[in-house]
Amino acid sequence: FVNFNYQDALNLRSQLTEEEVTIMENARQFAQDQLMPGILEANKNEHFDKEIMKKFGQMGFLGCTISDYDLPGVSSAAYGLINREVERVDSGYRSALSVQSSLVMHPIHEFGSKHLKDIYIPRLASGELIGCFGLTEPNHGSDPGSMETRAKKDGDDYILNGSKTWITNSPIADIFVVWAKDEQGDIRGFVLEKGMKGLTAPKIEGKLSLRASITGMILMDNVRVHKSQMLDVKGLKGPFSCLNNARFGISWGALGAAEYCFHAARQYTLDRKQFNVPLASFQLIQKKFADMQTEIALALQACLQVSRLKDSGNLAPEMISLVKRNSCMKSIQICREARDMLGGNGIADEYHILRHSINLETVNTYEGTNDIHALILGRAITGIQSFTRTY
Ligand code: TGC
Ligand code: FAD
Repeated sequence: FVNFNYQDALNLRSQLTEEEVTIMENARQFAQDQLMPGILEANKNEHFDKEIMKKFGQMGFLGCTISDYDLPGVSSAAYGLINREVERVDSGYRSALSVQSSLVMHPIHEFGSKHLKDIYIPRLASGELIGCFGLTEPNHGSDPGSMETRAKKDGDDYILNGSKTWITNSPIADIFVVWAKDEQGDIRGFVLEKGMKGLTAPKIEGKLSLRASITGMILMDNVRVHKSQMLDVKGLKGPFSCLNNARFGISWGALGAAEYCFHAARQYTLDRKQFNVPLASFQLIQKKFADMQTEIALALQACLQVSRLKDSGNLAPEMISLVKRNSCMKSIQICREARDMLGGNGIADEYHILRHSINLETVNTYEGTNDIHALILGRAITGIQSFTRTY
């Protein structure tokens, strides 16, 4: 037998390539050195520092699975491990990484013309440009297929009208990937630029969750855009193919937040004495740790398996629903449990746990809610879709 490593219960490390281990370690050091020191202030002030995106760029994190345009073309597991390390600090920072990489660079790279790729990919990869992704609307969140935003052809241009809401980074974005229905009723993607006439992106104030990430609306009032800014994809599979990548990243990322809370609670209960003994010596506390560790270790294995299937071309989107839903659900539970184990201190920001727990309320909702992913799985299990109802 070998010694049991409580920090890596099922020896995930042994299943990674040398390159993946190096990427994970570098990402951890970067996140702890560069992101962790400022997180309390950023969270308190509801502030996202744009320099963070440039730092992600310098680290080679942005669009890192892409292999042309001088990008590193790392494995899906490596991308997941980066998400995990960044979210160990804050879900809002992982959000910035997800949106830029999976929701902005991916559609431009996958569905954009060479011209669009040439002008946007390098500057998005360096963090010089910040992108956002507009799918959700005030009246259509879980059901984007019913979107009201319209794109009307006018010569070589399209005229866009509509509004998007709850859009990560829209108030600070330079470019906007937005989804709209054309006159044939097909969903099309467009790349808009800040400063276009009729385009505004007001900030949503007063979020109690994901406060280190900036969120806003995208309002389009007769925004004129040349047809060359349109992506070459039709239908919901355009935005959903982006969501596949972002949801995948979240499945790894959420576990980083859970691991932070697990380790913080372990240290706290070893240090804190009640009834003259460390809290960690109580059976109830130990059982909670055993449950947390089990869920984290199993969930990481599931994420790794999905990563390998993704890279070998054997992925079904339902697998992503399974891991996104599982990681979010289990991570929230772990963070809440850890919060309780710190007693009153558990609500103090300096311990970071309640911030993670509250952030995960958003992570559990965006990119498809917990129940929407359950229904995606339910449809695959029974062959019956239960999203729509007539009443
Ligand atoms: P449905 O009939 O299922 O599918 C319509 C078409 O889309 C195709 N498709 C997919 N393609 C690729 N990947 C997937 N995962 C796909 N899922 C579906 C499908 O094959 C079909 O293609 P075609 O050619 O036959 O037309 O569509 P539906 O309207 O019944 O979908 C229902 C449902 C509920 C599953 C779907 O609408 C859904 O997933 N809703 C959740 C919405 C959501 O996730 N929104 C996320 C917004 S973005 C965001 O939250 C960013 S947060 C950013 C951050 O990290 O800060
Ligand atoms: P609704 O769709 O109204 O859902 C409300 C509740 O009803 C949920 O519990 C849901 O599970 C349930 N429900 C809905 N339909 C069904 C059904 N058929 N059966 C059973 N239950 C159902 N969107 C973007 O496009 N881009 C972004 O960058 C982005 N960033 C975000 C950042 C933050 C901080 C937040 C909070 C959201 C963000 N979103 C973004 C939006 C996010 O994707 C949506 O909030 C999410 O998809 C849910 O939509 P909704 O809020 O309209 O809720």
